[in-house]
This record gives sequence, structure tokens and C-alpha cells, in this order.
Amino acid sequence: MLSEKMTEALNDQANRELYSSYLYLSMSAFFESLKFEGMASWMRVQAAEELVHAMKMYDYMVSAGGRAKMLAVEAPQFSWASPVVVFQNVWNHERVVTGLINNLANLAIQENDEVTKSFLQWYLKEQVEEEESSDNVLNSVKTAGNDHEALKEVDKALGLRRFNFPKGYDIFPYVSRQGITIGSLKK
Ligand code: OFO
Repeated sequence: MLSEKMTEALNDQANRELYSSYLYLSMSAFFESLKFEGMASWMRVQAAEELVHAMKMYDYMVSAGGRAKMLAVEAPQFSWASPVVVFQNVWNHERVVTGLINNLANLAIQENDEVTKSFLQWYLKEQVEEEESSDNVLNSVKTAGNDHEALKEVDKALGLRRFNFPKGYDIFPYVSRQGITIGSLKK
């Protein structure tokens, strides 16, 4: 059973994951407006992954006897100075999120909550990947600089990214059990 303190902290983090999804969707819309469709698609996949992070936390809270609470999601930034500024923002954001997950894991230790501590290991590993991939993308966008042709090449490469549910996890477990078609996220 989750403590009240742990439940509140998990709810706050689920909200930050939803905010991350919102932020990346805003970045996706920004790239759509610039006609960088590959970057828009990369951000859309990123937004879908963040939604999964939020839902995985939601499902954990429910299964561990906590009460999931829908908190207001902050409105993200709308516009950026350039593609490189967007990807710098992604990298900075992921570093902040790593700090938040570390704080949560420390709280689980203080609360003697072994189960939540072990649940959070998946997020800690995920953050290592998130920081690495955002750093790689940032470097390739930085290398392209203001060269439009080079940016178009990066755009093409980023458009190849595809969304996958984490192994053994599906955000629509009940829906898929009933055999209903669940839409484009599964493609
Ligand atoms: Fe949820 O990992 Fe990015 O923010």
C-alpha cells in the first residue's frame, strides 16, 4: 500500500510526464509550422512515449492501492527561436526530469517502500536513454547549423523514428482485452 506522501509524489510526477507529452506535442506543432515534418514526427513519437510514462505511473498507483489524481497540466511554450533551440530545450528538460525521478526514488527509500523503489528503476533506465538520444539529436542539429539543406537531411533522418510500446506494457489493457481496435498508436 502506498503512503500518502508517496502517492502525492507519484501523482505529481505523472503530471510532469503529461506536461512532457504536452511540451513535445507543442514542439511537434512548431515543426509542422516550419515544414520540418521529420522533426515534427520525431516530437510526436516523443509525446506518445511521455504519455506512456504517465499512464505506466497511473497504472502502478492504481494497482498499488493509491488514488490517482488528475492535476492541471501546465501550458507549454508555443514557439522557439530555431530548431537548435528546440532540441537544446529537449535536452535540458530531460535532465530536469532525471532529477525528479531521482528525487522520487530517494523518497521511496525514505518511506521504506521497496516496491516503488524497484518500479522506479525502469524510469531511471529510461532517463539514461532519453538524455543520450536527445544529446545525439541536439548534436546533429547543431552540426547542421543554419544550413537549410543540412537541416533537411537531419529532418529526413528524424522522420524514421517509430513509436513502440515498452515491452510488456500497453496503455489500453482493458480495451485490447475486449478485442476492440485501438487506433494508430499501435501501428
Ligand atoms: Fe518521461 O521521460 Fe522524458 O520527460
